[in-house]
Amino acid sequence: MNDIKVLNHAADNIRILAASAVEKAKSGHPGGAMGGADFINVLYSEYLQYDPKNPEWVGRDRFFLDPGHMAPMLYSQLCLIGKFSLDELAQLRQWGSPTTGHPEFEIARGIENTSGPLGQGHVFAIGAAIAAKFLAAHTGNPTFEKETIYAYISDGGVQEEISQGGARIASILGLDNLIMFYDSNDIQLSTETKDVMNENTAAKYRALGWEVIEIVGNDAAQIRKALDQAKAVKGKPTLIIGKCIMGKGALKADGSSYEANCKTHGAPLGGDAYINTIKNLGGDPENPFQIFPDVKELYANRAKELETICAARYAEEKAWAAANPDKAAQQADWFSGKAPKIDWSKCVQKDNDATRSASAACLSVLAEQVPNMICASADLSNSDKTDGFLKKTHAFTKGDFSGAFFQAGVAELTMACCCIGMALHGGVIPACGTFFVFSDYMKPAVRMAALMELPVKFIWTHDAFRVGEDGPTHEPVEQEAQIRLMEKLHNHHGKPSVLVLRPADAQETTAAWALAMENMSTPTALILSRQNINNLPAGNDYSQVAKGGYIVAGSDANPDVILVATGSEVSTLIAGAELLRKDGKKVRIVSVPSEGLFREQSVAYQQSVLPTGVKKFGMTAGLPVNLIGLVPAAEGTIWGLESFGFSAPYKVLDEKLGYTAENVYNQVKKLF
Ligand SMILES: Cc1ncc(C[n+]2csc(CCOP(=O)(O)OP(=O)(O)O)c2C)c(N)n1
Ligand SMILES: [Mg+2]
Repeated sequence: MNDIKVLNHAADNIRILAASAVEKAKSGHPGGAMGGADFINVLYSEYLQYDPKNPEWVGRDRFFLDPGHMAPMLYSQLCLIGKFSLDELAQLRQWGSPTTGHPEFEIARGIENTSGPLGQGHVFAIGAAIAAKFLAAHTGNPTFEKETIYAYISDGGVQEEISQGGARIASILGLDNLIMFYDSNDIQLSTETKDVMNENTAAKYRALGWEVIEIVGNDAAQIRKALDQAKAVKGKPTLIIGKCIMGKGALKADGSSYEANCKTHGAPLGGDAYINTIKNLGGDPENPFQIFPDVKELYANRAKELETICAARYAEEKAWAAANPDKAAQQADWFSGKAPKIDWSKCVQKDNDATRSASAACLSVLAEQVPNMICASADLSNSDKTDGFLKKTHAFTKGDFSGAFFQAGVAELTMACCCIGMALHGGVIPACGTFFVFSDYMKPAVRMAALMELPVKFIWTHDAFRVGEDGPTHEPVEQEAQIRLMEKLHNHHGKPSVLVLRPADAQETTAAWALAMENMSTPTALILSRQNINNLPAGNDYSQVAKGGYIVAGSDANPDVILVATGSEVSTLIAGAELLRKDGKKVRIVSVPSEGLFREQSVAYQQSVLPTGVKKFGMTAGLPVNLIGLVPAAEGTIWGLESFGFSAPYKVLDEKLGYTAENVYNQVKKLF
């Protein structure tokens, strides 16, 4: 057992490094990092099981930092275990530096995840804990039973509403592989915590079914005891509430205490305060980026312990693999990040079906053919038709993760963050469904999935005002424009940050799901109709969906006008085209399930589908801006919805709002 004095010295070392990195950057958050140093140090020096030589080891413990602003604490800790150099730490927040302000994830460097947006991070951890339970049940590999997910949360994360959803899920699913440390330091960005929060957090989590342990968060012995207790808990998650001192060890310029002060939340200690603090912690203000010899020894010893621990774990994994070669090969495949092979010929679509039902047919195939897929719904599985998947499996319950369906309850953001956490964990392919209008509840998570390039599949049904009977609250209008902005926003690999697909009929839905499953490098959004849609004309070449936009079968050569739409409006255009043809007009119909994908094609191809100079008419059930890139104002007009929807049966709304063949005819005639 390590000497408490050495542990305290190591925590001071972390405080010195974190405060110095922020000081050098002239920006960042020293206070929280200094307060949390004792916990992270005990965790890394005595508990966290990982292989320093094999960061990708699938059975490793994982540490998720919800308050990403405390990254200097994590980087400093990772310096102690050799994942970052002291020089790199000294480059905190600089252009091109690996020590970014809020790191997302970089497993090779030991960063499983930190969340910039408070609250999401600890729910990513909950998702990872679900993935570990799933893998334990579905592979039988004993290593996943041993894996522990550690989450670190702060006042901000507890205050964020998502913590309610996360706590509920972790409890109902009995996630005893999850240990969360709450850095309760009574201070936040602009106020003391007591000014905005009077809940009894311990009682709240106990009421939610968690094991709760309350300790002094800067006491290494208490931290150790709490972690031992937490590791022994069965059947429920554990919260360790640590009363921590913000800016522990900090002194002001005049030498008085600078602890528990809001000002240390988000600014360098500054000038003499910095110098006094570093001296107080036993560091050298002239040369602060150092690791003390006894701290080096502490972590060298831990590295040796980890060698022994990993050797035993690898031996256990090897024995399992030898006894279960097929399962072992399958597990390797699941963690390879490669897209699964799917025989789509098994997917039988009904004619003229709603695309949400067509999606159910696809999900049914996926449930049978992709054994590491997890599908979730926010209490809408029979409406969003994720029940196509559910019918082939069963939902997770406490102690039983042999199924593959995650009933998330009515908590769209929680569900999305859990799915992101599953993807971060690796080994599983998560998908989640709800109504499109409630994508609004999920945007912050979609953005994080996009930034981190995680292949989560978002299934959004009831895609337009045609859910009219429920009234305007349930009718998406501006949502497609919002999500299509994510197609325009490129990720750091130059790709549209989200693949967005709105298929035009049942067969396009199969093609869209195929693209979603092949896409392992960004999230995918599938936008699907509630109502039935007529099949596109016979002979349509659905392989062209992969080009994002294409000419629908039955189009005329040398068209007088090109009609453009996505989703169900394509069939309205087809009906309108019949009327125009009676007038002698030659008409081309173009379906654009994904403008982002279309723009990835060669300019020649784009021009062959939508040649400049030919009159165009676009129709969208969302805002006209959806089609603005495809139908330039100089070449035509766009029929869209420019107000909230109305309460009425959808066929009435189609008539009232102009989504009819007659209106297509009338609007196109105006172009001539
Ligand atoms: C969703 C979200 N809202 C706001 C912020 C901005 N922010 C960063 S830290 C912080 C205060 C957090 O206080 P606490 O979690 O107690 O951290 P500490 O001050 O103890 O370091 C705020 C509001 C954020 N990062 N995420
Ligand atoms: Mg705080």
